Amino acid sequence: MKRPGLLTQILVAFVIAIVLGAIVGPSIEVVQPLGDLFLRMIQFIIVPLILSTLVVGVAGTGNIKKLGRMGGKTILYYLVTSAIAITIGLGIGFAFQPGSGVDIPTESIGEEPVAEEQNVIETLLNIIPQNPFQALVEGETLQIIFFALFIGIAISLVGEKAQTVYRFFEGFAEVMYKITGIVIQLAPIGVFGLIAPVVGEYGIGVLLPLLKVILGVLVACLLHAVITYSIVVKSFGKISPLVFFKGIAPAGLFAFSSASSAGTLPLTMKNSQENLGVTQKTSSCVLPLGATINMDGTAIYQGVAVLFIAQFYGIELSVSQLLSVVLIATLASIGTAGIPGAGMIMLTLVLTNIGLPLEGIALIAGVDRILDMFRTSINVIGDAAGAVLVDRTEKNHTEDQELEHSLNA
Ligand code: DAS
Repeated sequence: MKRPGLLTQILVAFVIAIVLGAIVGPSIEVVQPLGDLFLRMIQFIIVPLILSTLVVGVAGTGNIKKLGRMGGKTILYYLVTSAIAITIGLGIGFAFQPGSGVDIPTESIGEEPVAEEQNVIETLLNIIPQNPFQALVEGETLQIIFFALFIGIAISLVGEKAQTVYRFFEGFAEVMYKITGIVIQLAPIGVFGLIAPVVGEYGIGVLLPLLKVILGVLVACLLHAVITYSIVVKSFGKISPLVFFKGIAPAGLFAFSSASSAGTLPLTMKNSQENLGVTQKTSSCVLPLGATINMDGTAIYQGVAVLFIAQFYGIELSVSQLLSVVLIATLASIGTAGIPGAGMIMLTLVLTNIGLPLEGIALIAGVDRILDMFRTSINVIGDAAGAVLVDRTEKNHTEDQELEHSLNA
């Protein structure tokens, strides 16, 4: 009997986790180490995977002009879709009015998390590693991307004399892809160990007062995925939305389970290459960048959360404040790390800039893990849509018939 595909395995693990979590309750947390094990296996491969594949992807392009064009398209796509996402989030926040008439005892409000003030210039300067090897050791993703970009560009510029270096990274990337393939087989176990404790911990009682926020973020995420990404992959990616969503589903589900874009990156790259026909070259250039700075789901969450907090405290936001939210939430989503809970930390910057009370974050902190699952899935699916757009418009892609054949296999 043919072994079920990875998506089926993950879906089955997902359902079992929800059923067992709901039946057993908080003591299901004993399975948490299974989730932590898988996350550590993913974290163990991320740095060498990003470094090796990005160097090969950039050097393999061999054409600085083409690289510049790909980079420009990627950044423009990220900014436009993030701005659309935050606008959808604000629209849903007005439509659902999640903060109106909500009764949450204020004494239950704990300490709100506060992001350290980081201005945009400081954030941009921080991308340049003072010591690239320290960046590798500390897993500073943006600095590793900067380091790999320059190595790849320099290999292209040096030419023949750097071929040994290129060949080393090419072999290293193949090794990392092989290790990634092995680690990814553990995804169903990881999903089970991550989801069951969350379901066990969050009884329905905690969710009821905040159901409108949860539904608001969910509906906004679905709208953004179905409208924006369908248009992107159909108009620019020349593939049907159904093929796209089916192809990226394993990564989307794992992103939902892990609430970590960075942790899902190896699977996002694997799905994009094997199911969406994106070449290794494009995926290794676009996806590590996307996992770090492209966060449409987080932008949506900022929009809904800002309105929830304003409505809860009965504060009317002016048009200029709303426009500031769009700008700041777009920039904040760029600065958000691809790790669990990062979006909630960044929300403090948005609230501070428009003068809303920071205590409001504590109102939704209790269900942030659930909101994070939705927003991280969209972050990852949005990264893949960007990779498809860049790949197709750069005509790097796998021939369509090969793609259709592989997807129908
Ligand atoms: N969990 C983050 C991610 O991995 C998103 C967020 O916290 O907003 O993308």
